[in-house]
Amino acid sequence: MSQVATPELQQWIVEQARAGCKPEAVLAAMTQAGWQEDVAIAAMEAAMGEHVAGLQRTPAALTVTATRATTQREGAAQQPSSQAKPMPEPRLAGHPRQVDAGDRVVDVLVNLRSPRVVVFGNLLSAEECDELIAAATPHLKRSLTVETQTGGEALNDARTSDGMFFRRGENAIVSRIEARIARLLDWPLENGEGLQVLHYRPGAEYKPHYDYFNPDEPGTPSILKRGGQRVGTLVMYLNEPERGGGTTFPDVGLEVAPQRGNAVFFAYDKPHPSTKTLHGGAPVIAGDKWVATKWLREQEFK
Ligand code: PD2
Ligand code: ZN
Repeated sequence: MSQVATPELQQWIVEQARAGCKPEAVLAAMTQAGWQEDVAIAAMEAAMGEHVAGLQRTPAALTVTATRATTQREGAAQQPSSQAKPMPEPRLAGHPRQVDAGDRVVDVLVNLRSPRVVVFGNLLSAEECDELIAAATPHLKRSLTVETQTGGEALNDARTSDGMFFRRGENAIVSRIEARIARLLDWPLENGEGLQVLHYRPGAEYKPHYDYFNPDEPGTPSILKRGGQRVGTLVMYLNEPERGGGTTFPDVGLEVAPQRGNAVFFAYDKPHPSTKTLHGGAPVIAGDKWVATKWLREQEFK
C-alpha cells in the first residue's frame, strides 16, 4: 500500500518552510514520521508550488510569513502531525519505466500527480483481452449506474454502453487479472469490486462523472456498507475503436487513447471534486470500444 499527502501535511510543510527549516530537515522529519520518501518529496514540491502561487496572488501573506517565522527555531523541523491515508498506488519510486505486476512486467507511460493518474502499457496480452470479451459477451445488458439517491441501480442516458459484472474470482482469466492488478496497485485483492466489462457501439459514450459515491446523497450510506468508498479506478482497454472513445479528464484537459492491453489508473483519496478525477468516456465515432473496469474500495468488498 502507498500513501497520499494530506492537506494537513502540506500545510505543515509550508509552516516549516516559513519558519526557515531547511528542506533536508523537513524531509528527514517526514520520513521519520513514517512517510515514504518519494511521497514526501512530491508533497514538498506540491506544497511549496501552491504556497508560492498563493503568495503571488495575495502579497499580504508575506506579513504572516514574517510573524510566524519568529515563533520556531531555525532548522528545527517538528514531527508532522497528520497520518497518511493508505491508497492504491503503483510502486513508482525512482520513476521506473516498467513495474513488476507479478506474472507480467507492465510499462509506465504517463505518471501524473494531480489528479493522480497513471497510464500503463502492456497490462493485458491481446489473448487476455479477447478472452475477456468472449467471456463477457453472452452476459451483456444495457449498463446501469449506481444511484446514490436510492442506493440502487438505474438506466442512465449519460451511459449508453452495454455491460456486465464478473464476480471476483469468477473464472481463471478474471482471477489471474485480479491478482495482477492487486500487485500492480499494491492494494488488497479483496478490496476490489468484481470486474466490469463495457461495450460501446458507435455513438455510445459515458458522460463525465466521478466514480466515488457522493456523500451528500441519501443512498450513499447503504452503498458504503459494502466495502466503504471507492478510492481508485483502473480502466483497461480491450480493443481499439477506429475513432473516438478516449477516456477524458476535463479538469486537466487530458485524454487517454484506448489502446488494446493498456490501462488508465486514477485515485481519489476523498470523495470530492478537488481530486480533479472528473472523467468520461468520449463518444465512439467509428468502430466498437471494449473496456474492463476495476473499482477499488477502502475495505473488503463483500
Ligand atoms: O470507458 C471509459 O473510458 C470510461 C470512462 C469513464 C469508463 C469509466 N468511466 C468507468 O468505467 O467508470
Ligand atoms: Zn468512471
